[in-house]
Amino acid sequence: MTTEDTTTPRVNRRRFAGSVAAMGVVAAGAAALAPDGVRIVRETKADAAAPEAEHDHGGTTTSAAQTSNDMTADEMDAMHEEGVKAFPQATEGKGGMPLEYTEEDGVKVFNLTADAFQWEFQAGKYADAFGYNGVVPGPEIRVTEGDTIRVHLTNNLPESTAIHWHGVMVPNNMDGVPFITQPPIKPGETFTYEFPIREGNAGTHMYHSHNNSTEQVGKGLLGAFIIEPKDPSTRPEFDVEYTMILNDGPIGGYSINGKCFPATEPITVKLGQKLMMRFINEGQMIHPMHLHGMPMKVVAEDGYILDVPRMRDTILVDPGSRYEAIVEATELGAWAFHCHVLSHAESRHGMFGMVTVLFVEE
Ligand SMILES: [Cu+2]
Repeated sequence: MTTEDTTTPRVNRRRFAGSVAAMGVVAAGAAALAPDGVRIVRETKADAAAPEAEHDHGGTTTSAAQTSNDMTADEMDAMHEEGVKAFPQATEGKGGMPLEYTEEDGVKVFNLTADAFQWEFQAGKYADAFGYNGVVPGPEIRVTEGDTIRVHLTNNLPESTAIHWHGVMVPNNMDGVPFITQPPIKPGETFTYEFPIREGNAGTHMYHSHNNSTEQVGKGLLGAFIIEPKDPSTRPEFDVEYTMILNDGPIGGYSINGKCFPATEPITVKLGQKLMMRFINEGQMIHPMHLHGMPMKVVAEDGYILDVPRMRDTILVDPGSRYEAIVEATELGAWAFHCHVLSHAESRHGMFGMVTVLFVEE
């Protein structure tokens, strides 16, 4: 954040966004002044294929930008400022919205398609994605203990797929692992999953491909699967919630909910609210998520309520795991919220990847 933002006691998102437009002109000029050897180019599709290819943020040691030390302090600051002032950058497509269902004889029926498409992970930057219903992450499936659900999955991909319900206790033949519990779902086929949601299974879970999964999950075949408790008193109370799905594959490298800073989504809460954060790691690396300004109380791991909650300012979200943590929004302002493997979040070009901002407003 800029000095102005961090020292203003009542940062208001409109004011923060308002300064973005003013800075855009300066930032564009600064970029044009960058010396030779510093690549300020749009990523090609091939470049976007892996985190290692993030040269325009200097994400890793292979980057042309990082081996070039000829930027002045002012030039570095201008690039940093440009990124921050561009936040939140508008992009096409938003994943993770609730999936609608119909009811048939007391069963909640959901429809999913697995598709290949282009996904805009930052303004003007696209990746070859695989995803459910055309978005990354896939739509959120939200059910309640005691429900019975049916999910029709139609495979529009050029390769086979299957869905594993990660963390959800299902009958063996619904577990979604080709050749272990079911045949692969071939291109053009539809497979129907059906299972009851058991009591005691409430919490934050996920669904994802279990076929060619390094590629298929990396490209976006993943989503949140939230089980509400039948008895709400069995879970901690909160006012608002936000699900943060982390990934580190072909979708722009290090991403939050399918987008990379500055195109990540801000989280906005009112002063005094209790924010439930649901962290999900669908990637292959550990991502210690660090919130500035306020601690987080970890209340559940992999959906299961902890006997003793843990206070943390950094939650190590490991691959496959989910954490539920409550933030009491006691501090006004714009608070950085980012992965603390720093090469996933900030370089000599400023912030990128797994970074967002928690706005606490009056
Ligand atoms: Cu990380």
